[in-house]
Amino acid sequence: LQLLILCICVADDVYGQVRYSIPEEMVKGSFVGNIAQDLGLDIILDNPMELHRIDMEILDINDHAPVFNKKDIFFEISESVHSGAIFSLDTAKDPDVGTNSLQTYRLHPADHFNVKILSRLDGTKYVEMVLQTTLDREKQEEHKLVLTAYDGGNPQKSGSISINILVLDVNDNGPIFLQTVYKASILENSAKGTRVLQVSAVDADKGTNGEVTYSFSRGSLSDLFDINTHTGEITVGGLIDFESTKQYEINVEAKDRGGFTNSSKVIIDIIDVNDNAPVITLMSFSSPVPEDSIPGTVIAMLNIKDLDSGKNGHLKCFIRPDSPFQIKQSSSNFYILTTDHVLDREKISEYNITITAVDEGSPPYSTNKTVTLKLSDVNDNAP
Ligand SMILES: [Ca+2]
Ligand SMILES: [Ca+2]
Ligand SMILES: [Ca+2]
Ligand SMILES: [Ca+2]
Repeated sequence: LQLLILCICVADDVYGQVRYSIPEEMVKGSFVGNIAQDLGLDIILDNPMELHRIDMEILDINDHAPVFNKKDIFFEISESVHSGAIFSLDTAKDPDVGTNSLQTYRLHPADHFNVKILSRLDGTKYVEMVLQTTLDREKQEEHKLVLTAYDGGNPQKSGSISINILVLDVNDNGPIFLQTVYKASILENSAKGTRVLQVSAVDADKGTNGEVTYSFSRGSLSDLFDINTHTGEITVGGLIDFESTKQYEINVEAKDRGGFTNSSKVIIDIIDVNDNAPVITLMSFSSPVPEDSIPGTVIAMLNIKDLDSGKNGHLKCFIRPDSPFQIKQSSSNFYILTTDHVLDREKISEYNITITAVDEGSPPYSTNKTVTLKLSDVNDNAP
């Protein structure tokens, strides 16, 4: 509000008073008031000089919006910053006066920050942004806010400034394996370096905070398998023997640079390969046998086994079909060799009997064992 005192020299000793209010920036030539009429003066004055005081009030009109002197403000804020942290903001200026001047600020959106308006001793206002709920870079890395300054005019005018916040990463996440259990199967005797499987863990952090290294957990065997520290690929590192171990359970660990860890289990099934030949063991052997032994007389007892599993260890046992002997299974791994015909020492006094055991592997393995049977003489010929 500005007061302009106009002194109109109309008389020397008569004082009347009148007050006008006009809005600022009124165009030239605008009507303000009829002084003579408002003062109740006669058109023809007795005394040509009268002094009147007229107050002229120039009313402020809301012709300025609040203005910031920049378009944007940038902040880099660590996601570890606690709520309550204060960030000072630029203030806006509005040259209008009274209620037409700057009144308040609003921040949008207000999900993480709110705005605090404070006054200095000289009455000027300044603004601060206060963190309400902590930031999480893994949820949202950039925040775009708008700070708007409002005046109190009618209609209200406003000006705004963009606030760009980049959330800086902190190592606040550990690696997490994509699977709690990994399963794979490999053939026994697989060469060193054969790929078994790849484990993988993710770490939500950024850059080095999210770098993961892999290892076997302490206590998990590692002489038969190797793990690539960087890729998590597990390969064969030693001799894998189905006959000694059919399944391996290994614990693996993923670790980030901050020491956060996670573990997972790897189960490796070993697939049998036909790498064992049948073994024939002679348990008992009767030689010589009398030439008049009746058919079915037991000559030998044999134990035949194969260390492999399934078809690789499933055996068939036979002898030459044209021989006067027979081989029969007595129980799971045991066989008996018997005579099948009446023998005659005078024709053949000694037999080499070859027993063959063959497995059903692909390719199959077979084993031969030859026993020499002698016939003992019986007095079966008259002179
Ligand atoms: Ca991390
Ligand atoms: Ca983080
Ligand atoms: Ca075998
Ligand atoms: Ca085998």
